[in-house]
Amino acid sequence: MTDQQDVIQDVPEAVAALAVPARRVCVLTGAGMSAESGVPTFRDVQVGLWEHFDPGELATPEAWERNPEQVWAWYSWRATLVRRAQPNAGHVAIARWQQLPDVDLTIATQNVDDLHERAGARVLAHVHGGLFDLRCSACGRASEETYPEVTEPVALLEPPECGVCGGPVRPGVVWFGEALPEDDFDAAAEAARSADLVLVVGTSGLVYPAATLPHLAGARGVPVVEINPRESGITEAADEVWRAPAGEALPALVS
Ligand code: BV8
Repeated sequence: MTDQQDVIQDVPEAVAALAVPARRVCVLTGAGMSAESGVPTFRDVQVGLWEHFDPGELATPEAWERNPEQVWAWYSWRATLVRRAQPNAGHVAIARWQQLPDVDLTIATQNVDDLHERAGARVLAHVHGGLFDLRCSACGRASEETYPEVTEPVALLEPPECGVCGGPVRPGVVWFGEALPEDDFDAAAEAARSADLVLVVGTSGLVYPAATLPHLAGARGVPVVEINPRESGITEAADEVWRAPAGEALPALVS
């Protein structure tokens, strides 16, 4: 822990000045939001978790076409990890903030986990889909199947077959090269544009079009605050930057 993270007690004045009066808050989250729950991010240096897998390679329709067993094994391992994870203090703080009577708080997340919901929050948009929304990759029907428990990254696992057409069942996430769910993205864009504060938490801001959301807000003069221990692709679009981990900054902000 760096000195700064050890002594997070109060909210930077400039952040409080924007957050305290805000009544329409749009929170945009990325993998860093779930980092303190033990869910690995995509780009931070991880010991052991991503060193064997390249999300840019595996989270693609081409990987699924080429080797569905490898892709299904990777997602089964991730799903097991998410199921065993708990929402962290940051997820809980956002859910609490959303319950305040005079605040209209919307969440648009790039994350495919369900930790916001398990902390009691309502999520307006999962712009990259949901890990647990399984569907048939052939006929597109939603599937009741679930991932097997996989506690170690394994190489290959046979995906289940669709109960209707027999096609292989896939994760309901948006892969690189796939279009985002239009309704979710449009809702997230509208929420960002019409907010009186956009809070961007835990994203490197490198994946598009999700990374455009803070810029859409900024173009409308909506103040953008970034919470991230490190500089990101969002930093230049932020009016205020709080270099802090989500699990410590958000409880301080909502306390
Ligand atoms: C699209 C779901 C068009 C899957 C994800 C070539 C071909 C095709 C497309 C492209 C191309 N070149 C560029 C593109 C566009 C491409 C793209 O942006 N590529 C990037 C790599 C350049 N985008 C797409 O392909 C999108 N689709 O463009 O479609 C189209 C249109 C019509 C018809 C057909 C096609 C789809 C992109 C969605 C991909 N799916 N996820 C899965 O999860 O397996 S993306 C995935 O990666 C995440 O969802 C997330 O979006 C992204 C990871 O980013 P972050 O969340 O920011 O995480 P990261 O690890 O990067 O950063 C973590 C951050 O947290 C860091 O800043 C760190 O400092 C911080 N942090 C760490 N700890 C903490 C913390 N912060 C706070 N607290 C802490 N404790």
